[in-house]
Amino acid sequence: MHTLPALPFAHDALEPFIDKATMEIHHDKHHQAYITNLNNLLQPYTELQEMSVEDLLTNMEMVPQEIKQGVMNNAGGHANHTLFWEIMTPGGSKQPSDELMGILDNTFGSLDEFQAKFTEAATKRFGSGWAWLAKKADGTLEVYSTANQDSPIAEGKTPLLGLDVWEHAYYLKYQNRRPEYIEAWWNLVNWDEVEKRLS
Ligand code: MN3
Repeated sequence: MHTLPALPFAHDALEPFIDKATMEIHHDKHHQAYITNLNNLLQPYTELQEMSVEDLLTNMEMVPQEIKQGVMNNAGGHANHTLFWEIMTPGGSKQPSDELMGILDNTFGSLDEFQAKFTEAATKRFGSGWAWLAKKADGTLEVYSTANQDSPIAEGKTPLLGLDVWEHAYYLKYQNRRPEYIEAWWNLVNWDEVEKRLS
């Protein structure tokens, strides 16, 4: 059975950028719901219950057709949110290290250009979804967005940084002002964790 990972910080630790009530509902209710739904879907399939969400997402051909879309949505939701809590830290973690900065410079031109590109992907994602910095199978980095709970893992990519742009992630504090939420969120990025995922 999949279980909800504890938040690595208190619900109010990301204030003022992300408010306590949003974190309580987002982590305790929304993330829990993906896990509950996933466990229910897998209930008749003992062999699939042993697999991690990453294994499920990269081996979708093993998942029976009648639960495939549900597993995609809910295993994706579980994996995406687990990453989301880890790539944030109260107050953010300074700046990327020289090594990561060098990679971002080489790939995107500069840290500013990377952030502008990521912000654009997050802003322009129509409806619910995620913006990503991901490492492709060939080792190069990519900024893009996915719909719903679609995970880069299912495409053979390694997500390094992800931003949830579902309304449930920001509506209580920011209502329809998604760009304000995105701008505030940059203050919380845990670059140490991004680097850990890169290596
Ligand atoms: Mn969410």
